[in-house]
Amino acid sequence: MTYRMMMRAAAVALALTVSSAGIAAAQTASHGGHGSADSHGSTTSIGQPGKPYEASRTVRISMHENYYEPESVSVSAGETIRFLIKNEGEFVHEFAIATAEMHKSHAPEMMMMVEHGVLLPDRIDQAAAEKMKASMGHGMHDEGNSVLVEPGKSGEVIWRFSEAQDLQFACNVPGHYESGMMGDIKISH
Ligand SMILES: [Cu+2]
Repeated sequence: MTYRMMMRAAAVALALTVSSAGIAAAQTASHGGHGSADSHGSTTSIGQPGKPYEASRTVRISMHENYYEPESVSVSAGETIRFLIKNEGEFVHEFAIATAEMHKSHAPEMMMMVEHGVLLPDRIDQAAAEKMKASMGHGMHDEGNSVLVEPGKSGEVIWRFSEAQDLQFACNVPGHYESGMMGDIKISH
């Protein structure tokens, strides 16, 4: 185990300990701001969901506590990539493609999933997810730029990148992004 991995493992333990305090803080912060949580902003500036036959290659990513392997991916503007994501960890992790700001604005939604018992540390409660969807009148994670993966399972995101810019792939499970679960996507012309 490298020093870096040990630091990350320590950060995971810390994140789990402080998560309830974090939820309370997020509730306060998001009060009256449900409208802003709903408007994710368009995903077209960062690209759009791609079709399997458009993908020029498959990039394999493995998830751990709390990091990805590899931690950086280079793509070309206009390229469609099929990301095949395997969760090798013991907790649920997310793979989401966005700008740093978009990841930040996605955090309250993930916190809400924890509050509604949808997102549990080691699994996703589908029944609770259906109930939450019904009460909110709309789905979650329906923009195609992210996937939540349970331990031992695999997920897929097929994404067509637009212009040259710096994006991130990140996990917005509460506490994970903060403890370093993110990687860089470099898009060049
Ligand atoms: Cu994670």
